[in-house]
Amino acid sequence: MFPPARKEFISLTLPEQDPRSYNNNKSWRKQSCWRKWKQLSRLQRSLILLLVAFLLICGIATYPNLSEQWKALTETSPEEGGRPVAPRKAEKRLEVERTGSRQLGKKRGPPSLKLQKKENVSEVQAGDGLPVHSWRGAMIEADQVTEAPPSAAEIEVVPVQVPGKLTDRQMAVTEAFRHAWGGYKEFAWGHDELKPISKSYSEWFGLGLTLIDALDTMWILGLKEEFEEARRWVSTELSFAKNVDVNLFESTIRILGGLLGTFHLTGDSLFLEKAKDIGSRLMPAFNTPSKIPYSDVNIGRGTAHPPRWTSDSTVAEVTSIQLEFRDLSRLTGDMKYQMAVDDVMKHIHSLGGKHDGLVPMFINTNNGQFSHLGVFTLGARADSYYEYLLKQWIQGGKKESELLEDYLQAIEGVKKNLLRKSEPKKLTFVGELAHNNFSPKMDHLVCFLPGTLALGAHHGLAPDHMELAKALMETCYQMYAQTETGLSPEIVHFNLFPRQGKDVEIKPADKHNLLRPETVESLFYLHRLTGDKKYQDWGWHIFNSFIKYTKVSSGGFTSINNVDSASNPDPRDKMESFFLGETLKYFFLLFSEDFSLVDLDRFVFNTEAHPLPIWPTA
Ligand code: DMJ
Repeated sequence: MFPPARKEFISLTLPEQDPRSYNNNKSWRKQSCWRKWKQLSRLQRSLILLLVAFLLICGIATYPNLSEQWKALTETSPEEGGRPVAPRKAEKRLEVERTGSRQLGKKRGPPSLKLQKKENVSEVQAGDGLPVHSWRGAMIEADQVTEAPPSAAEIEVVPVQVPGKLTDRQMAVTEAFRHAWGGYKEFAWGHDELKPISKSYSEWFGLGLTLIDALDTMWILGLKEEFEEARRWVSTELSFAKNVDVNLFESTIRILGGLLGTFHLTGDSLFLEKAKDIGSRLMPAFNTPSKIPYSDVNIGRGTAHPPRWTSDSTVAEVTSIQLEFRDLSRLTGDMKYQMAVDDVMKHIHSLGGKHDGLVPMFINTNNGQFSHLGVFTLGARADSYYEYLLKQWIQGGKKESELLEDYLQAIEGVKKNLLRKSEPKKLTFVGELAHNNFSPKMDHLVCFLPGTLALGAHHGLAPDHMELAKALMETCYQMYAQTETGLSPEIVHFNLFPRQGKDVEIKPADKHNLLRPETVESLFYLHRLTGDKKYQDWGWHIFNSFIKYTKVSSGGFTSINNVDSASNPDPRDKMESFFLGETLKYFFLLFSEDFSLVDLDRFVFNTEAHPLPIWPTA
């Protein structure tokens, strides 16, 4: 038998207090505390002292992190994206975002940030010359922009379209744009995105995302009045001096790219000034141990940080900001923008972990190495890496051979590892590779590839790139044509087995359509560069499906949940900014008979369809 275990108790006797004899004067409180302290045993006192010391040490050690995180917590919204995400939950969410299978109302992309009403937004002036600590402790120098006025030769002014000269299909696009803009103007003016069903809006960065993304589209479509009204908002309301976290990639391609593109088309210096402002505010993102930028920047405070659950950035995101920052350097004469983004490309050029030129989806901002190795896709998180290799090479006058080398190697890698034909129709598609296992899964996002391949062939690359472009274009069109609504789902799986089902399978979680542009974008390139009118006809079918199933009568267009139900496509109540920035712009250009309208020998489109000039060769 064991003797009963000896138990130690700590007893604390609190004298019962008569409420009538309540005495709270200072000397009584002192005496009473001291008396209680003296009543404690030595063990009790030591334990309390130890506990206090421990708490003090913890407090000192964690203060900077806690205070930053507290700030972040109080500054973000109670919406899904605004909450801190536990690592495992975050990983799960990454996967959901990657596969695109979101629930209704859940946001894509980085954590969303819902700003309070304007008067509650705290405005912080950056650039006061003082260094600031970032979330991860990196010291950030407040930016000093060296400004140089652009020379007239650097501005490619594109005349506004004359309505009388438009084709019927272009007029239909103009009408659709007006309808989308009408909804935005009425229910979401100055906010990020329209929610057309609930006749309200949603915020991501709180910077008028749709309005900025749509500026150059309005110019190209010839919508002068709408353009002038939006310009007034940019001139009087748009301020980047806001204590707000933005995603580096999204704000570069949509805001910086949108402002630069509009400046190049109009020659209006307002847009260049705004572009310089946002560009310089995004620079702290590059202040990392590896120079691979963090995903998020607080544009008011001049601080940058990775997502809360990882120190990784997405490969597509850090390699698809180059066209914009290089253009900004060329316009300002300040090379710091170009140097920062060129460093990223040089680093990735010489990095191990690629597979026949294909890159993994993540890169670590501390050590600069690829992470989550072994998974290769041309879809989400890697897509625009490939697009920007070619487009930077074109932008720079086809001189930067490392970019071309990487692009050509990657296309060979696609052919060798990711290309297959479906059954029974033998559609050529681009699948994915996960640890040497092939998956016949293709994101709609991959449909940028036919256009990029055709553009490369136009700029002198091998003719078989054009052949592949045509084959993939047919596949992307079939992703629309084979559904009940005539609209593509976010993701398809191709059938590899003869005499077994249809070519295209759609999983229940992938049935949504977000009004994405990639297929229309590629149709525009294919038509422009081959002259084959079938691409215009395919585009016209797709356009009519958008009108039929996504137009909201009170204004705007909505993404839908189910492309395979013509009777109930199930609206998601969101009009993404890229519908105006890209989808409608590419429709308009696709239906144009004027091939000099945004000439592909003078301009290169960024990944958000904003045209930037190709640098003139000496
Ligand atoms: C846009 O923001 C850009 O086209 C980006 O490259 C991919 N995602 C959306 C459109 O689908």
